[in-house]
Amino acid sequence: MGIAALAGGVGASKLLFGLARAMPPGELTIVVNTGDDIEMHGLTICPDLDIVTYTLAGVVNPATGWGIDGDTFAARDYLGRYGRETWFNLGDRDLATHIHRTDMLHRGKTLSECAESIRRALGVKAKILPMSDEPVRTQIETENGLLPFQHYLVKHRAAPRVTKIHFHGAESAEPAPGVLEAIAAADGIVICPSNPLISIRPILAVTGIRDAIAARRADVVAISPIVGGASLKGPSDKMMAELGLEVSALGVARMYRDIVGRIIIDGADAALQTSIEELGVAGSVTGTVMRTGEDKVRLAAYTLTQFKKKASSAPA
Ligand code: FO1
Repeated sequence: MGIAALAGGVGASKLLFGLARAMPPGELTIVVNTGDDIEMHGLTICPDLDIVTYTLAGVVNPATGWGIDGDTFAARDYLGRYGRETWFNLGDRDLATHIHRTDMLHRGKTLSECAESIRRALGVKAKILPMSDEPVRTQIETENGLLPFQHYLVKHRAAPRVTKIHFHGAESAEPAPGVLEAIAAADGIVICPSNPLISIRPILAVTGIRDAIAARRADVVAISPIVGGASLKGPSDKMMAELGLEVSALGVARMYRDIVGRIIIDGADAALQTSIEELGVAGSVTGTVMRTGEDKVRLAAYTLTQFKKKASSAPA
């Protein structure tokens, strides 16, 4: 079974860890958000690509879900001595990835080629594609003005109230090679339990991707990142509330109703299933909280079984 997955960072990587074990990993193609990318110290940093790659390679820092396990921060501290910004914690080993990628880009290689080089070197079997080879940058409009995404998330700890989200460059960006092909050819498409607003929407904003997913709606299964009215990881709940969206699995289903045939929700949200199905989105209920490796493989295996079921008809 060929699976295409749309992914952000830490939330997605847990499910992807499970998927790469619940199915032959070579049949998994992951389309990753690059709206979070940032240029710092002259380097191009792609947090979500790196989180997914490090997780599947088994080298991610398990305490944070980003960065490399056991990494040290001597370079960051020394950069601080030169008066450089140190709020974005780049580990010494992690820096090697950013140096390698930036040098490849300077030599005229594409971001896809960089991602391929890094995943091969780290022994990852699943295909990892950036959503686009062209730069797309998520910018958060807040009560304190417009902030680049990592400034909002890390430097300001997602504290300022969000009024609008922009995906700068998305409207003119083409999908990376293989993205539309993977979506068209997959037996099933998974929307990982990532922040819908800043991890999945930027992918859908790239020219042609939303339409390609919508055309496969009956074969698209999403996992709600909101459980019991709160996000399991990151500021999805806070951002949804500030933008006037209902902070629940139903709110997520409303955002995805045009592109998703089925949504998997947690047992804690079972009471929302009827309202979700009234939207024309089928609902499946299971445990979606992934604490252990076993939880990840179990939810991934369950997700794969959901493609065999018939999805709801398109919404009215
Ligand atoms: N997240 C943080 O909360 N603080 C950091 O200092 C930080 C550094 C960092 C460095 C490299 C990298 O690949 C990711 C990093 N992240 C950090 C995670 C990242 O900001 C977000 O989790 C993702 O962008 C959201 O998907």
